[in-house]
Amino acid sequence: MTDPSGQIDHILIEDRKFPPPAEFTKRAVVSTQAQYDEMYAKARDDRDGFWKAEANEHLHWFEPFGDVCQWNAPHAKWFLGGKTNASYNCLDRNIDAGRGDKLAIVWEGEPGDTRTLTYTELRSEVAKCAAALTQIGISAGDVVSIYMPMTPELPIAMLACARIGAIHSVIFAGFSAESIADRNNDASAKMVITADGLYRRGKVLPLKETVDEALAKSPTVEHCLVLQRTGTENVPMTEGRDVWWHDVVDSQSDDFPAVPLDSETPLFILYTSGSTGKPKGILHTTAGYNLWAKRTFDWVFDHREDDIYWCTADCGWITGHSYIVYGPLSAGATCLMYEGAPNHPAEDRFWDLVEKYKVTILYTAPTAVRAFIKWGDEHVEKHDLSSLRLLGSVGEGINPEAWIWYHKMIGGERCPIVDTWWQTETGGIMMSPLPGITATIPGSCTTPLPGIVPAIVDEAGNVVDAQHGGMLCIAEPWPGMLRGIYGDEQRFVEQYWSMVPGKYLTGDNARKDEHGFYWIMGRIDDVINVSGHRLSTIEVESALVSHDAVCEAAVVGRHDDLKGQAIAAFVTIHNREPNEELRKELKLHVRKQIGALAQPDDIRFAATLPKTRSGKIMRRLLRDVASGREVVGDTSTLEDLSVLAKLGDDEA
Ligand code: 6R9
Repeated sequence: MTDPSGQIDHILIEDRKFPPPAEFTKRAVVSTQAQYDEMYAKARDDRDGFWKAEANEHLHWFEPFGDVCQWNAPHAKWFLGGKTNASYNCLDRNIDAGRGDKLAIVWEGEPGDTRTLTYTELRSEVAKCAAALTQIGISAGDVVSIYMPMTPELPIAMLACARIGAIHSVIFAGFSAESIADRNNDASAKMVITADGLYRRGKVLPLKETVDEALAKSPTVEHCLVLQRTGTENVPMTEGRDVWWHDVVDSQSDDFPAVPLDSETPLFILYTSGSTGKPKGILHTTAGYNLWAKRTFDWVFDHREDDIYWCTADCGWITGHSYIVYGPLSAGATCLMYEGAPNHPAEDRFWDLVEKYKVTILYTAPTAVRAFIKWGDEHVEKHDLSSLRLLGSVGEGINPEAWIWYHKMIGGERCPIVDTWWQTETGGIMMSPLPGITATIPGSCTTPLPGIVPAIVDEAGNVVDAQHGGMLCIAEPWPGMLRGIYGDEQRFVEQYWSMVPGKYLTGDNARKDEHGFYWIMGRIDDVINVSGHRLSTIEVESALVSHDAVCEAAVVGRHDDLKGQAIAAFVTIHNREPNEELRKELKLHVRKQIGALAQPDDIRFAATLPKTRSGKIMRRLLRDVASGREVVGDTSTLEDLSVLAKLGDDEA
């Protein structure tokens, strides 16, 4: 049964509003609505003029660019003919501006070891690594896979590639040998940078062993550079291919100037999971991406010179690329970087770090917030979090009740929360509150940043009345947009540009409310159709999470002869027994919160929900479980395969 309008019913009402504290606004980077309105209008009405000024002010140019933007949908080129270098913008430009002795990275390892690097020290390390890569035989245009723990050498390796024009492809250090080999082969990687091992919850994982297994199936890889992190003994080193970091990097000269690179020089490839088939290598290029990462960082995180900024993501995800490395470093920020798990040695590790380093800005994911709620408030209450002034969220929609907990327990009711919506493909944040001016509403990513023109369309590609949900597209090019899928032009066009010609299709649904605020309603593929009403997963999930007993919820549709689809909900609970009584209570709760139509038909208690390695709930797998089908499709991005087996048997 398909609703011909293609619209999505909106059923969740959320009207709590949180205006920014006056103190915050007074000192904010964007401090008046008029300032935002003016920037937004200028970027919309005079795209080239706006971005020309931005690029000249915020990037270093070895040679000036000519045309600002050449747009032949779906192909964009930005800052044509200009020469710049992302490593120069992150390092040398700050040193030239007097930040040489400022801390760039403050790092803590999982076992508790620490290290700090000033901007000058970071540049030295990057230069040495760039010199070593060059000596090994890596040059501009070569692809270098990076499979490393969250040590300073990970951003150092990324920036060293950027310094010489090599293309990095960071692979999250939890992926299997098979996944590494797939990525190496897809990108024809010439080199892999890795480490002997990785600390995770007190254990050592043998990274190099996994890489060796991958390299046996990666014929294009000629070199492997290995960092000694865990001191693992008898690490197998293949003569002629493998070299130790401390043997070839440490002895290099630290005077290795950044190479002037054309604006459109590929900067990196980052693989993102498709729901089926092989992962896509999203390609970003130098100038446009760098500018977008920097300016979105400035605007959204309201960066001040004395901030201690902590993004808890891993560099293996786009959030780590844009908001641990390229954005904050281009802005001259001091970044805290933490290597390990949030619950090692105990569930208060994050709050210990916030207190110890006096973190002022914290950027994390809803999956983490939900885990903190589950672990209990006592872990938070032990620590002084008064240094915090701003909180961010990314990766999934944040359920309003989780938002409120984050606001109260972590933010002490004084920190604005920026719920940032964006994607690997978009390079940086697309929609977010600006913390000095936006009165936030829990669950909404509020408004687009300057240069972003969203359009909500129906299945025929017509722009619809946005107050009902539809497919979210972006109507105009922006500097940080992906330039392609590496080596697969056809997939790039089909995936993002075919359904709605000329507009970028995000794959998410969204609606716009009467204040002009946007609400992301989940992935297009996840919509549930009950008796012809198209419902968004997040709204039903948020209603479930607003019940005291529920930590996390995932809802999916399963076939129903009568209604087309019935709603199946998977929930994890705390403080209550999983039984028939609670099941009834939860159904009624949803009914009361958002209506009979959205009342789940099945409620299943689960110990954990299946998630991607970056913490997103994988509803597509739950669809199979809910219909009693065998799970089909790609499970390579699933964090813990055993979760699937357990889902079959309901706890109650
Ligand atoms: C940055 C990142 C992108 C997808 C995106 C959407 C979901 C991310 C969100 C959000 C609701 C937010 N998503 N942020 N949904 N509200 N604030 O996560 O990139 O890994 O490529 O995922 O994540 O569905 O389309 P990526």
